[in-house]
Amino acid sequence: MIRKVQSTAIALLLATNASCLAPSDDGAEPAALQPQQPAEIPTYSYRVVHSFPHDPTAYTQGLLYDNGFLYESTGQYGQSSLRKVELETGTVVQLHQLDDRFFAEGLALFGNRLLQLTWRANKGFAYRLDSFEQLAEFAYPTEGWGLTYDGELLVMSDGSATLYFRDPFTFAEVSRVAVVAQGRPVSQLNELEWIAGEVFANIWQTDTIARIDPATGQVVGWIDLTGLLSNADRRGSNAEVLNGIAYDPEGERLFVTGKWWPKLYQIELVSPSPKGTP
Ligand SMILES: [Ca+2]
Repeated sequence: MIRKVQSTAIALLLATNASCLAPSDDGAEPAALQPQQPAEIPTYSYRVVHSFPHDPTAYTQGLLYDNGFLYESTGQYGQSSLRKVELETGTVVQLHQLDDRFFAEGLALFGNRLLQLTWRANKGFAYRLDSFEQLAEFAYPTEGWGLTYDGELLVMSDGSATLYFRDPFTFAEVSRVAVVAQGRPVSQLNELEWIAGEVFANIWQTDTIARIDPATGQVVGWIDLTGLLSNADRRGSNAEVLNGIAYDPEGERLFVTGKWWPKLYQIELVSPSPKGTP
């Protein structure tokens, strides 16, 4: 039985990697392809590079960076919005409020369009990046949680352990992948960000971000952001859970915040290995 599972795994490896060695004639797997115990997943910590003000009434559900500004989607019925935010001051420089029926969620940038999900209305909205003029609506069958764009397809989460890849023009599902860590499903995938070939995902109700290989769904790293929002900053605010990841690819700057957090942080990841590179 175990042998059979191993053979299946080998077949999958061969099918997905054209350069793999073929099994030898006697059926024995080449040594390099022997299945191994799942590797331990590294846990990264962080260093704060800068902290910036963040609107403590913004229930952050979607966050992205473009051309010097943050774009943010905020949730809650009656308070849901799309906003353009000045990074350094946290000042909202452009605002679109959604109808009270909608609880806004994930946000992605595709070309000159902002695409915004809603939680349970099975409906999303496309806006012009510059004017926030609403251009279109689109539908999907699941809840809407996180959204990002990988340069070709949209990547969407719905609170489960599945990531959906969707056509950015039609929003039709192209494919999906199950997210796993050492063989176990990782659910509660929330706000997303495409960063250098990986999907970063907030895990809802935790201080953890998962780094996910989008081709396999494997979690290749955890980021532990425990303590990022200090007790002093938390005091007197309604600050809720960590949520919101944005990336500036040109400056290689990683930004994170949370729901109703008074601060937004630029952070650097710190390798778990004491001998690791900085
Ligand atoms: Ca994001």
